[in-house]
Amino acid sequence: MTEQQSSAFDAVVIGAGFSGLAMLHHLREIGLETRIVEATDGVGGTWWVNRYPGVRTDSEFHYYSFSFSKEVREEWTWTQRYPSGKEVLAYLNFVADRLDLRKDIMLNSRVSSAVWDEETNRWSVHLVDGRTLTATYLVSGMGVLSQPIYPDIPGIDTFTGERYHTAKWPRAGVDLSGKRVGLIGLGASGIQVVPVVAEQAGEFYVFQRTPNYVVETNNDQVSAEWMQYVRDHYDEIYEKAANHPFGVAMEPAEYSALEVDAEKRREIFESKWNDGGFHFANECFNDLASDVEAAELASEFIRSKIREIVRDPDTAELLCPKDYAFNGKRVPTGHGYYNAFNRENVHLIDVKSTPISEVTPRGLRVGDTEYELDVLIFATGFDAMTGTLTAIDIVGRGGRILRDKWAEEGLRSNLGISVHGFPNFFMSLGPQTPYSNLVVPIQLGAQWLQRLLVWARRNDVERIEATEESEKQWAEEVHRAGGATVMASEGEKAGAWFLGRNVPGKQKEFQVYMGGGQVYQEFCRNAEQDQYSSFRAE
Ligand code: N01
Repeated sequence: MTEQQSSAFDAVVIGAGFSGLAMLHHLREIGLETRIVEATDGVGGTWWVNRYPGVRTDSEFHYYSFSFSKEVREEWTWTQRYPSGKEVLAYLNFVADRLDLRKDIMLNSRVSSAVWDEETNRWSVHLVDGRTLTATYLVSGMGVLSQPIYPDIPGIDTFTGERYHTAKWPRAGVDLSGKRVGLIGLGASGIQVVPVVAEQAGEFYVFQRTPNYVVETNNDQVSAEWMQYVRDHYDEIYEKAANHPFGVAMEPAEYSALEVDAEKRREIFESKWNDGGFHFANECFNDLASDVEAAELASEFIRSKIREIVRDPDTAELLCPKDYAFNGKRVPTGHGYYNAFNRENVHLIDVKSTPISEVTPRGLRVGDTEYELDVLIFATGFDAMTGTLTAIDIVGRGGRILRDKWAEEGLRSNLGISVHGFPNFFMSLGPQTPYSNLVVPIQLGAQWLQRLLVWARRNDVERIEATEESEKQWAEEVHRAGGATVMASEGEKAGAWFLGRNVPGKQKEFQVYMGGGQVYQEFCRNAEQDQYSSFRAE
């Protein structure tokens, strides 16, 4: 397309990550001429840009993959139980090739705005380089954790060494050998960075504001037999994940942590700790995410593990979260995280009691100490769920911008898919969709939208959007479900990005649906069976 040309499509999908690829495939299946516009120069979304040391999935391979393509299932071979970022990126590129998606993906095509035209019932999608596409349907697959943020620390731009954000890691990699490296941020990203950078850096300074409950994984190689087993049981595995609150192929636990005696509880915690990762969070007891008292029992177990693993008692105490319970934030998984603090070149600095006061040209100042650094890494997270959607102008009926609607009304959507005032605009993993292993809602969401659009065309529907009433009801359900979690009980201390607490000025409300993926799917099925009556179709 040259600069002056405009191209007309049935659907434009923004983003070529898991969401965009699934959407393109499913929209093509029903004969829609579809284009993905992707801001970067590659396919893979999150996995294309997040190349920081240690990046890998927190979900196991067998449920962190699409089930809809027989070819992909049969032909792709995973090598690690928790695949590295590089491996997931290779998988997504394999999907793009095997399903012949690439010819409909426009790389280096960053959207600046999308404007609904009430006369033509079409979206005009404007790219930053001046090109414009038009489409009947506009679908966001821009990702939920894709708008990186930096902390508001004085002097942040004065640092003269190398400065990186985990979500914008240079493709060529960074040579950290022998260097003095500082890390700010210990969420899921920073926690993956720690053990790998600890091995590479000369001296490694980890600036910790809030400790996390890190559940260690026991990563394995995937044997040929294991891979074959997964291929033979894919539907079953996917079904299990789709019926699990957090989209993982695990049996939900049946008992409360408060129902068993201390000895039995320890035995169960120990056994699931050995299984590792999300097995601990999901398979021990059924109330670790909903009951603070139960969660506190898991918290104490993890603290005991930290004290066992970390040799220096002061460092161990500093690593033990004490202000909020397990599940008060998104549970991160570790690959030798706590052990890294036993290395002599790793220094844990408490910046809760004495916050970082400034970034200087030479490093970081904390109280009276200036830490001199060659490299400063920010693992400081994202404007989650809404950040990508509010960073561009999505202009609906009457010229209203989505960003303004949410700023004025609070988060509003029907099922996190459609927004009143924004006809024919759909979101994969919009705000208010479930928090879970995201591949599950991405795939089911693409299939749900496929069926909705078949129905719309069959019924000569030209415009479809959420009703105001449905938005109100969904907001109430999101609020209700969020309110029943440990995050809500732990108030200001917990939640982090789930509640928008990590972004100054952002409205503090649940950004995700916490009622469980399987419950959410039931709502989606009901909307469908109800002939989409919670949508305005005309
Ligand atoms: O970001 P975060 P993330 N001084 O927002 C700290 C997904 N993910 O990129 O807690 C000092 O969780 C902040 O401290 P505090 C996953 O869903 C998935 O790590 O606010 N520290 C916190 O420690 C995850 O939840 C995977 O006190 C400052 C950190 O920065 C989500 O992405 C891998 C500070 C931000 O943590 C986001 O994770 C990675 C300051 N001034 C991520 N400002 C996989 O599944 C901020 N912080 C593979």
